[in-house]
Amino acid sequence: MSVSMNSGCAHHFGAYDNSLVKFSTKLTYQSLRDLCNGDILAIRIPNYYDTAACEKILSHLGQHPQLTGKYDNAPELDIYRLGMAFFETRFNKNLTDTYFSLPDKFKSTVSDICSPYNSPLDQLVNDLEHLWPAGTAIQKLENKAMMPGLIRTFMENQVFPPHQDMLTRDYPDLPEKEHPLSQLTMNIYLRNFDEGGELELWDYAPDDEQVKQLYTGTHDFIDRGKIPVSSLKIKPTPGELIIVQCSKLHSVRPGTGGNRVAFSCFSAYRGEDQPLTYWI
Ligand SMILES: O=C(O)CCC(=O)C(=O)O
Ligand SMILES: [Fe+2]
Repeated sequence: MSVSMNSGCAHHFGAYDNSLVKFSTKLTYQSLRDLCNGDILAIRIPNYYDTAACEKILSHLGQHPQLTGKYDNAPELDIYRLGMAFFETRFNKNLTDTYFSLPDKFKSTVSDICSPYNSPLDQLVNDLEHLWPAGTAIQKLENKAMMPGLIRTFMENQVFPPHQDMLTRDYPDLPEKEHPLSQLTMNIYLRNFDEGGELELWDYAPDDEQVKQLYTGTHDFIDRGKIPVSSLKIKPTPGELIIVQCSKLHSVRPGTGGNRVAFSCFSAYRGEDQPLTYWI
């Protein structure tokens, strides 16, 4: 595990403090609340998921490469996923019915490839259910359950540029009272590159107006040279759970030596008396 700083860029908060990354042996209510309130930048739980289970899932995935495919809206990126993200429907509304038809199949495929272990997503939802006062719920749109998560593989040398993930941008019709107070991304890593593959974080969440000045013009990617604060890089390890606020800018650094595989889902915080919802 390493935490390194990027220099050479003006930073209006001064240098990032190591206390902004909270290492724990288990997920707690307090650390989630601190993250949702913006008091910390990341929660890291090394060895959250059994490393023997990680290996087993990777070998199952390796035996069934046909289970994964490229993002429908980003085939030029060397990034594969099992499942589908709601984001993919944003520029192709024809995919919306497919998206909402997939959860049962996804759950049974994941349960097969994780067997005899519980999937990392099931473990995470189960933990959240126990520690969060109002429990958890699958996120719904127009009363339809969303996908619970996906498995994502980054191939060598593929950069995933800075971006934000926001349900309110992917689904602008979301009723105001359902807007998240903060949106989290939760990743459980099965494997990382020998070199590179860091998750890069900026303590900066541009609003709808600010972000227009930062877009590169490709997808919703952001020009890193225009980000007014410096970044923090953390390298995920196999079995680790990392949770960050994904309305803040984040990116994945390219890597070499193997590939980088993680289970991933979002979660919306709407106050302590509301369930944490999850989807991808
Ligand atoms: O793979 C990662 O470390 C993070 C990927 C990402 O952009 C996300 O989970 O929102
Ligand atoms: Fe993201």
